[in-house]
Amino acid sequence: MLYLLLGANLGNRALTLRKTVSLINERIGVVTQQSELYETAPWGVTDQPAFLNQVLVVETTLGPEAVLEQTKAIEQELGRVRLERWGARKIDIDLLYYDQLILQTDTLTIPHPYLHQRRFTLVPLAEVAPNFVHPILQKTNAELLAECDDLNEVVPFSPY
Ligand code: PH2
Ligand code: MG
Ligand code: MG
Repeated sequence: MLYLLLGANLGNRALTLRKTVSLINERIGVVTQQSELYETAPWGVTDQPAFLNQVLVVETTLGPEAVLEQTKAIEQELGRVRLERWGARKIDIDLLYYDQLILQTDTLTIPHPYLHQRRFTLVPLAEVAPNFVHPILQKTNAELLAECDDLNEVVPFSPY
């Protein structure tokens, strides 16, 4: 199974995430689980709008490099529309885990090197896969979340 993190912080964030899920279904594989949407304070560069984040579990026959090609193409397609209107990227798709694979190349690091430091990743991840074990840290997502000292706000998203 492939675990992806979606993030959007410009434009109609929820709509962008829905479009992204549908493109992932068409081009990468069957989306077998979707976390709730979470509204999350910007981590790292804090001078930007709040994100919506979501984790997907995908059953795919593509290898990790081919997945990366597809996610980049989807980002570009969705981002290009929004770039014209807003001048900033609106969607980010990150590979979190690919089964128990450990991979480090110039372009791709799996597991995602920062996933255990970020509540905006761990909260949705622990929702869909609490017992999945991080292949390097050898802890479950639920354990990583319990130990995470990131204090940035992560709340269930309600559009109303
Ligand atoms: N992504 C980043 C940087 N900061 N903060 C939140 N809350 N959510 C994100 O997805 C995110 C971020 C770089 O990709
Ligand atoms: Mg990212
Ligand atoms: Mg990215």
